[in-house]
Amino acid sequence: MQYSGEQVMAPSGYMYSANLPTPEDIECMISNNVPRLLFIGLKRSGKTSILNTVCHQKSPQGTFHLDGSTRVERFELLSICNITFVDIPGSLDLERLSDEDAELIFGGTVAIVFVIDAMTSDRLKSNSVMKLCSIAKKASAVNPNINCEVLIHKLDSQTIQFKTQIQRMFERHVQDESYETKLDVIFTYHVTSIFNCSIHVALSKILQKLVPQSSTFEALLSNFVERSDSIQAYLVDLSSRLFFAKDSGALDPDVYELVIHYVDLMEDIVKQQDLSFRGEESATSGGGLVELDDGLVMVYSAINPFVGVVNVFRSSMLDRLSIIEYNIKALRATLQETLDYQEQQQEQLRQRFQQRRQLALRSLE
Ligand SMILES: Nc1nc2c(ncn2[C@@H]2O[C@H](COP(=O)(O)OP(=O)(O)O)[C@@H](O)[C@H]2O)c(=O)[nH]1
Ligand SMILES: [Mg+2]
Repeated sequence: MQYSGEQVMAPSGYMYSANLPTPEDIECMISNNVPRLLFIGLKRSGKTSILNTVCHQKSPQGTFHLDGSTRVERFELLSICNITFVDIPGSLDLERLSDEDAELIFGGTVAIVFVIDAMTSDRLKSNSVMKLCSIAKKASAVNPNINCEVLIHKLDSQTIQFKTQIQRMFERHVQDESYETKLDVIFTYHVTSIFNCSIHVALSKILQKLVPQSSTFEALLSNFVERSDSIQAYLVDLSSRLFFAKDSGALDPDVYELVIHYVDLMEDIVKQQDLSFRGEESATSGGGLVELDDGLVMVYSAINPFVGVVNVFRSSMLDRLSIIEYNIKALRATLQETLDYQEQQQEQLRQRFQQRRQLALRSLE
């Protein structure tokens, strides 16, 4: 099954070190009924760094000297909706998987998160595009609904014009390659960097596509923002700082960057003082409030041990804080009801599955 280290000329003409995944690698890439984000891309494109900064809260600078990984690794995000992140080393050859293995890996609720180093040489950029298209072809053959997300990565502090230009260039290359290889898949592009919140924005958008409750949460937050005369509200996962939902208004990256720092700060306070303020009754005592320089106020409110709501409003609204507090309490109660309902539904599904399994086993006896 394995062709370790062998140099192979792919059909499209690019060279790579072929190395099929071992059964342990495949085991690590699959999971039962939990949405999965499969991080794929050439070596040194930035996959492990992304997971280290988002899932393990490492500093971006701490990723400079990461050892190249050779085996698949996974991280389980345990939250209101569990998500599996899978780091697949660039040396593994997924294009030549058997159909059964491809179905195991790419079947179910899955997104391919293909990471491209946008600052590398033209040759590696073009290898990336070819690898992206051949993996998308393999995956879409077994799962036509698979989400193909492309991270145009390592664009740290360049101008918006430059980033747009690079994104268009990759879109054109992928289009040309898709045409040549008769590939019919829709790709979504995200410009990202681990040095700012763009990686959190991209991964939040990707996981929202996989979590069916996101639209319900979004409707609840939009209603809350409208009634409280707020600017923005986020339902944030407390360990990764990714957001499961945001109100329907446009996202302001500067505000979201502050939201991330604020959640970091609140979590540090909890750790240092060993305060268990999550899930308490009052909106501000179950979290905190901070007034920023530019006339904005942020209220953090814990919903349960996994998620909190961060609400941003103008400081002119501070004299109406009681209305905001009241609305936050109502929002917390509704979110909790939605989560309890979701839990019940999953339990019923589990029970039905167990009953069917027992019936099937009995009929075999
Ligand atoms: N400038 C910059 N460097 C990055 C970024 N993300 C990752 N890197 C660097 O890219 C190198 C390779 O990253 P790594 O995560 O090991 O790549 P992998 O082989 O795809 O897992 C490391 O030195 C990282 O510090 C980014 O957003 N910007
Ligand atoms: Mg790696």
